[in-house]
Amino acid sequence: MMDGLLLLGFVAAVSVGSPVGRYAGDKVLRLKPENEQHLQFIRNLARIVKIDFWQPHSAELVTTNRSVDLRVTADRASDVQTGLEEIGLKYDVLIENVQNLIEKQFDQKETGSSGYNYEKYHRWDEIQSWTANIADENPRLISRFEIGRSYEGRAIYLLRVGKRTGSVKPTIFMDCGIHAREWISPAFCQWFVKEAVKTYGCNSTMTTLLNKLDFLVVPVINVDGYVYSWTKDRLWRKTRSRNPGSNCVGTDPNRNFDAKWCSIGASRNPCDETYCGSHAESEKEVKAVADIMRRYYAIKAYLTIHSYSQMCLFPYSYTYSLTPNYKELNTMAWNAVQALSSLYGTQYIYGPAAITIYPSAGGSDDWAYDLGIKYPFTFELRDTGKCGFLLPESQIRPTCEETMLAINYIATYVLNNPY
Ligand code: 0X9
Ligand code: ZN
Ligand code: ZN
Repeated sequence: MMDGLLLLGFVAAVSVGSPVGRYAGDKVLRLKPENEQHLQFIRNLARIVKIDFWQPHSAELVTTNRSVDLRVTADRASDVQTGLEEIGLKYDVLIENVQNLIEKQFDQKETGSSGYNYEKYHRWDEIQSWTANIADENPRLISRFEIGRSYEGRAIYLLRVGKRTGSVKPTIFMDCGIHAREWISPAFCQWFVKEAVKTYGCNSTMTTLLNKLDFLVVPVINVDGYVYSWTKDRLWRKTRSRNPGSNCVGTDPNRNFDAKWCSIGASRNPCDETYCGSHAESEKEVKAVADIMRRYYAIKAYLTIHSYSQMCLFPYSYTYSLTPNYKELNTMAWNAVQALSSLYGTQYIYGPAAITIYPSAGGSDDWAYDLGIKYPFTFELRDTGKCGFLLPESQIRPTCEETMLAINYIATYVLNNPY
């Protein structure tokens, strides 16, 4: 009876039309399924309505006692809520009106000549000029490289940050902006580079790190998706590559790495948010990063920055099996989240991703680990869902400052534990 009732009336509610107001009245709900009937209801929702799982659980991975965040379009919201109430599926409304939250972030005024504002989200063209400027202004510490082009032809930049010594140093690779809508991620990469150049020579930890290590930082991997999230759809996740035979665009870059590609927690359907692509490394952006990492043999740690949910994750995601160095990774993650929470008390959970968030193949962290990089971590930054991807700019500073502590801990560990 419950299956039938309101679902029958639903047709695919794919939002089309202008970016302006696209999400007007949309709500984000956190569902707390407690029994099989609840799970069935969610699976049906996923099938019949085009709902947007905010953390991309595949519908089949939905289990009891684990909450599910999803966006429902304005026209369906009250039906869905009525349905939930009818079957006793408990939920919270995380966001009352997605569009209102989006608009707050678009109405930004540039600060002009007073310098780059690290407490704002920036458009790609600004970030691009920033990469050039910060490298020009700090030639002793930073060099900029173009490591490839995106599907739509934009340059993908890599900043090498570290004191030049004339020899190869142990290196930490860090990327941001794999997923377009996770704006706090590129903001963090920029913050990190800014802190490095600002504190080198004053702060002893940073000075030691930059003297003895190199950081390779890709501020935005998925540049096309990032641009699209500014211009057309704030909640875009994937790349923007076309899929032959389908009207749906894009591949999930974090399902496109060559790590048990598309075997679990990824979709073969180009219309899904976790589409794994036509083959591993089909995405130019993924290929560009993978090529650099294959070539650059001194990489000792791999850090990839996402949002949201406040987690520090490590391999594996493609299997529930633990890595041989599980104990060491777990201790590192514990220490990293301790360091992070020491500033403002922000609580992170940590653990192998398959158990801690969900199983999924084709992720960059698993791929890096299997390449021989012993210390790969995925950070899911703030928050835990109150604003989700739409984290207000007022939280950029605290988020970046606390995250710096975790990254510095890991970098120091890498320095002290050579391999
Ligand atoms: O699903 C993802 O790609 C990441 N979560 S997100 O909400 N930012 O999309 C988690 C990645 C964990 N690692 C792997 N799945 N390999
Ligand atoms: Zn800007
Ligand atoms: Zn992500």
